[in-house]
Amino acid sequence: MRAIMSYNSYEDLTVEKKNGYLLLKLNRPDVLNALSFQLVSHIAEAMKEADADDDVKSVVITGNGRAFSAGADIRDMENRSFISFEHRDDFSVWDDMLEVRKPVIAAVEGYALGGGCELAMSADILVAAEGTKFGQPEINLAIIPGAGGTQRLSRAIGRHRAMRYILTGELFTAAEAFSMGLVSSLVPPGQALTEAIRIAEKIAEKSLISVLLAKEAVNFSQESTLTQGLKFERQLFYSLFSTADRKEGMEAFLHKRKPSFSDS
Ligand code: DAK
Repeated sequence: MRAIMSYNSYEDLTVEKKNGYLLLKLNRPDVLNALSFQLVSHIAEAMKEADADDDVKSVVITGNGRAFSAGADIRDMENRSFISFEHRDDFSVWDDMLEVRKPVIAAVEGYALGGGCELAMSADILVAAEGTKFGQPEINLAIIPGAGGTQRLSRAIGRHRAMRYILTGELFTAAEAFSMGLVSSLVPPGQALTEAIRIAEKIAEKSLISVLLAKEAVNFSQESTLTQGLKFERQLFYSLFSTADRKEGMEAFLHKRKPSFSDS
């Protein structure tokens, strides 16, 4: 890996490298940060760069204005057809955006709907402010969620509750999302980004390799049986005994000092 000194910044996405994390802000406030294909490809590019950047341990993603995101840009989709999607596979850029090895922390205020809800749910840590509205209203457009909504929402809140929201298009609040286990931290209005940054700064103090493997192990739990997951976790745990940081972490503890990790 290498340190990336300067990231591309875009009109529809501000990208700021902070101390130990990358801050992405969706910047289409006039359309409630609707996720155009262009915006999604910019997010994907920034995420890819963050993955390759030695100095970055997590990505914080948030929205500018009164929404995190109201979903995929309906204007972008209006004139598409099955054939044009199948032929050009435009949506594959969503897969690029959602495949990141480093932890992603979503700071959500206002609305997280449709693809915006899916982007928030794909994050590893989801911080939401009270009053935020979540939902998968695609059914109102005579489509269904396409970026994991049917799968991630069911896993997070259970099949019957997910079915209710997906079939009716009804929205639910951040407080409901928190009580159903979808949201990691519920904070007062206006505080989502502050809390997400607090978490990113904590992660920045850790050894990168253990951060990456912890994310991989937790995500594996969503795809495996318990026995497979326990075996996988054990292998990752053992592999960490090959790092200098593991030695440093234990030595520092025993000598009652703060560890100084080198990400090696
Ligand atoms: N797309 C385009 N423009 C949008 C938008 C969207 N999703 N959401 C809002 N806007 C625009 C509005 O058109 C309006 O623009 P102007 O009229 O001012 O030009 C502006 O943002 C402000 O919106 P409103 O005037 O509607 O504001 P309100 O406060 O009255 O209402 C709202 C806020 C969030 C309740 C409302 O805007 C709304 O219902 N928005 C649409 C929400 C929605 O239906 N979202 C789902 C979209 S479908 C896939 C990946 C992803 C997806 C599918 C497949 N693959 C990988 C295969 C995702 C699909 C979707 O997300």
